[in-house]
Amino acid sequence: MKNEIEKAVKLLQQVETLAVLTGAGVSAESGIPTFREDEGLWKNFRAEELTTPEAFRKDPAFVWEWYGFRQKKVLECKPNPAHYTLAKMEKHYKKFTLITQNVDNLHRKAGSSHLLELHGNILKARCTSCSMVLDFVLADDPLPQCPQCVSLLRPHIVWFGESLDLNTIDEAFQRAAACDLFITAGTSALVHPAASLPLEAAGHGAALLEINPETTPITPFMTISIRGKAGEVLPLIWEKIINKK
Ligand code: BV8
Ligand code: ZN
Repeated sequence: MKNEIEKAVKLLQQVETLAVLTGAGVSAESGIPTFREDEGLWKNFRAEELTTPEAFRKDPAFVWEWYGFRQKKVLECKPNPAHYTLAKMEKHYKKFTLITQNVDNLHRKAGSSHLLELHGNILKARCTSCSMVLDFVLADDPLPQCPQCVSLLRPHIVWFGESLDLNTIDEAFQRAAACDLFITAGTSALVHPAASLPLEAAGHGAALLEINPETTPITPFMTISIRGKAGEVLPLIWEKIINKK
């Protein structure tokens, strides 16, 4: 891994335009289970079964209860060194875009400001009838209502089978196409269209760097792939970059 870290540092010293895609693995060291880990109370429900519009239509109170359980977890958890390092990198590079699949708000909490939340944000909710979007709705009331039209609110999250916000995904693809280096950290690269972003970057000549304890379907396309934890590898690389300058 040492050799890969050195190569990554060299690469990061040469580039000016960076795009980063993060997944649930970046929040694992903050104590937020990734999608494939056993979540105790919810272990007999697969996330894929609960994160669909059908599940919400069938039993909105049950889906809200699951999101309420996750919101509590998110509100207790703190960003880890991976989140903080990405927030520092944003200030250091001329052009830096952070694209996340995570809905846990930890990048914002760590100070990242120009953030593309591809799958929404677990603390936000939107109306199922009018255009109302609320920045902070806690699911303690199992069926929260819209303050404007009294209809049922839903989590402001992109569920499987739902389209992502078109402006957000368009910008993500543009940033991927324009960057010199695309970093993926903590993602299994299974969920689309997010998983296509690194290949979009490579298709436009970008170098690719992956940080994950395991290999993924996009590992073979990587310029450098580091088998390690984001909360350890990112600060280590960053330390070397700022000390070398
Ligand atoms: C859409 C919100 C079209 C919910 C989420 C077949 C092929 C290709 C695509 C599809 C297909 N069949 C269906 C599709 C489409 C589908 C899809 O991609 N399915 C997959 C499963 C095959 N995609 C969609 O439905 C998307 N919409 O395509 O719409 C459309 C267009 C127009 C009109 C209508 C429709 C919507 C996808 C969004 C789904 N919502 N989240 C919620 O969170 O409550 S996705 C959900 O999965 C989360 O966002 C999460 O981020 C993501 C899982 O991915 P990861 O983040 O990668 O997390 P995971 O647990 O998988 O992996 C963690 C990784 O971290 C692991 O690799 C692990 O090794 C690593 N790790 C662990 N610890 C660490 C670490 N890494 C670093 N450091 C550590 N310490
Ligand atoms: Zn409404």
